[in-house]
Amino acid sequence: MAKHEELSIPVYSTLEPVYGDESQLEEAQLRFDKLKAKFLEVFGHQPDVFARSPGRVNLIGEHIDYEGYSVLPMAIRQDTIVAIRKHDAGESPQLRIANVNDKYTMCTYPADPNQDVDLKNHKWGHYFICGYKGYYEYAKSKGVDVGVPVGLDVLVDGTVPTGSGLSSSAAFVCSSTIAIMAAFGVNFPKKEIAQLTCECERHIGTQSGGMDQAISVMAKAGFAELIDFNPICATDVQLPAGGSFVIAHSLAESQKAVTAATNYNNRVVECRLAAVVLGIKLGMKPQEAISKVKTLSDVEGLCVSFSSSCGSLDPVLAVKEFLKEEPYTAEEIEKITEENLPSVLGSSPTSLDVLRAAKHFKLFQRASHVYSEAKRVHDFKDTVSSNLSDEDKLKQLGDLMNESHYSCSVLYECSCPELEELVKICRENGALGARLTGAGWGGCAVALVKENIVPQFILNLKESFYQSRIERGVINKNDLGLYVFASKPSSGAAIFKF
Ligand code: NG1
Ligand code: MG
Repeated sequence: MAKHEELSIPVYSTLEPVYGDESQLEEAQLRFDKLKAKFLEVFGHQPDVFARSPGRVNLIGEHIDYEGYSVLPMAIRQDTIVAIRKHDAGESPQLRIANVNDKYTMCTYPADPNQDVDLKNHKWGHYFICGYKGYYEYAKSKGVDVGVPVGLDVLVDGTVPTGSGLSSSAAFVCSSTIAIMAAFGVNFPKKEIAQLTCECERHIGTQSGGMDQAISVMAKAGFAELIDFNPICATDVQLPAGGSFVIAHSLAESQKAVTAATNYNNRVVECRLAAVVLGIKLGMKPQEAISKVKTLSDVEGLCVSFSSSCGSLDPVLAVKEFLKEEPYTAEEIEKITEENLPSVLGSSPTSLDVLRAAKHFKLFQRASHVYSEAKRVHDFKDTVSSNLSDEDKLKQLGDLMNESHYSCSVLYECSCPELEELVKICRENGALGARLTGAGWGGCAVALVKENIVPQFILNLKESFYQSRIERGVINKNDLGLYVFASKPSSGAAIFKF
């Protein structure tokens, strides 16, 4: 397994290195031609440069990146391309962000790196501003002379379905950041870009981990990647022959930026509280736990030493011993931490939103999920590199995916009825394993399917899941290919200069 994150983003003068295979190349050429024509039409100039960054499907390791645990995603073919032109001196100091899709009307912002992202008034262009702020924050920290901010013309073309758990947001933030860098003539190591884009996407108001940006920036064609954090590091994982991953959309859209307080950020907060409470129960002083413990991985050592005293090395044992299954009230937790919850959480506005919206906190369930899911990622990786036959490997990987789904659904409660139905249909039609992928609460499922049954499998899904929805007008029959497809591991971010 090779590590390869030291390099900077590749710069290409043709499309082949990224959109190399025949069926794709023609389509990509058309896409770029349209993008150039539209850029000229909207802004009256040619773009200086293009950047693309892909979406991803997470194979295993859900909702654990922000807890410091490794995850195992692969990049998909669908991506976001950002065409950009830096204004000349004398032109308006404005950021004009347009989209090839008319559904997204042009957003304009001042060319001011210190502006706040207006979270109360969500706009699609905000994701570009995340990248814009991120670039300046990072350049400043590196001592790069950024000069006076100038205006930018930007045209965006994304093919990652939004709200689908395939990380359209990271594809957009990463391609924006890289396009801005390219327009300003700088390039940084991939590893640093992965870190900076992870941090800057948080300006959108989600307390996200770094999986999506890391895979989007560092992916390599033909490989899934094991992503470690602190520091970010990607290790190529060659998946066993004979299996294929089919991605299928549940057609429930999850608007993560809008539902953050009750869904995504709520879980981040619950994990944080679970970690602090566990730390205290395992012997830390409340003030020490509050100041030192940020994630469940911070107290794993304590959990494991407790578990080993019971003859096991499984941190879940400590969770069973020290956390109660019934949900905690705020008062119960405050009694343990000897501090009010806003102070425990450092009073960030997004955490305060969570506290306002939460009735109670399911610490036992969330911690059990995180520790068991972290172990499944390692089991997945160990299975891949074991001496088993490909057939046996695929079977084990499928089992792990099924277990992951169960944990997401029952312990983490990030599934939804549509995803449950879809996962069940995948299994009934021969998937070795199937699970929700990405944050959940809608979006896609990923199924591991033997390669030789993929076409039939997809037909069966169309029949059992999509047909009735086509009849009800939820989707158009001609768009089915956008919602269910087999995916190979694709390459990561790139810059194009023609
Ligand atoms: P989605 O919602 O699929 O983009 C989110 C987070 C990830 C990770 C997964 C759950 C962002 C940008 N991404 O992914 O970091 O936590 O949920 O595993 O918020
Ligand atoms: Mg996202």
